[in-house]
Amino acid sequence: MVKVERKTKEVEVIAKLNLDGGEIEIDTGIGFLDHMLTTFAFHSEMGLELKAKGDLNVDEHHTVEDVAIVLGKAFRKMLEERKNIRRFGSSIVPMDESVAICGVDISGRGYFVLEGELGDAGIRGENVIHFLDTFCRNSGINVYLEVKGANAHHKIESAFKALALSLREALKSSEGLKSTKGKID
Ligand SMILES: [Mn+2]
Repeated sequence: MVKVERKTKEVEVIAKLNLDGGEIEIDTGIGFLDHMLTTFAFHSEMGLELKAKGDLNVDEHHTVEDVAIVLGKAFRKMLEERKNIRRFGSSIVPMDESVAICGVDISGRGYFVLEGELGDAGIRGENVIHFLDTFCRNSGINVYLEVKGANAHHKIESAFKALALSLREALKSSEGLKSTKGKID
C-alpha cells in the first residue's frame, strides 16, 4: 500500500492505493469523478481510498487535475516496487451503444493518446481528457484510448472500465523484466 498526499492553495488530496485489492472509498466532492474512480478501482481490482477537497467554487478543473496527479504518483510509487510485470495490457469494453478500446504500456514514459470525442457528462469532456493525460504523465504509463458512441456518460464510463481492465492485465506478474534493453524508462 502506498499513501500520497498533496496540498496546494487550491486542492488537498490524500490517496491510499493498494494494487492487490482492498477498500474502495472515494470522495472528491465531484459525484461523477467519484463514480468513475470507484468503477476504475473496482474493475482493476485495486484498493483505493481517495479524499479531495478542492475549490469547486472556481470550477472542477483544479480538483480533477490534482486528483490525477496524486493517483498518478501513487501508481509510480507502487511500480517502483513491482518490476516483474507483464507490462502490456489491452481491452475492449462496450456499454450499450458506446465502446472503448484501450491499450496500455507500463513503460515508465507517460503518454496519453485519445481517438474519438468524449463529450460532457458529469464533468466536462475536456477535464476527463486532462485527468487521463495528467494521470499518464505522473504515473509513467502509456495509454492509447479509442472511444466511439453517442452517450457521453457511456463513453467516459466505458473508457475508465477499459483502462481498469488493461491495467489489471499489465500489472500481472511475469517472469523477469519485460524489456529487451533491461530497463523500464
Ligand atoms: Mn454510470
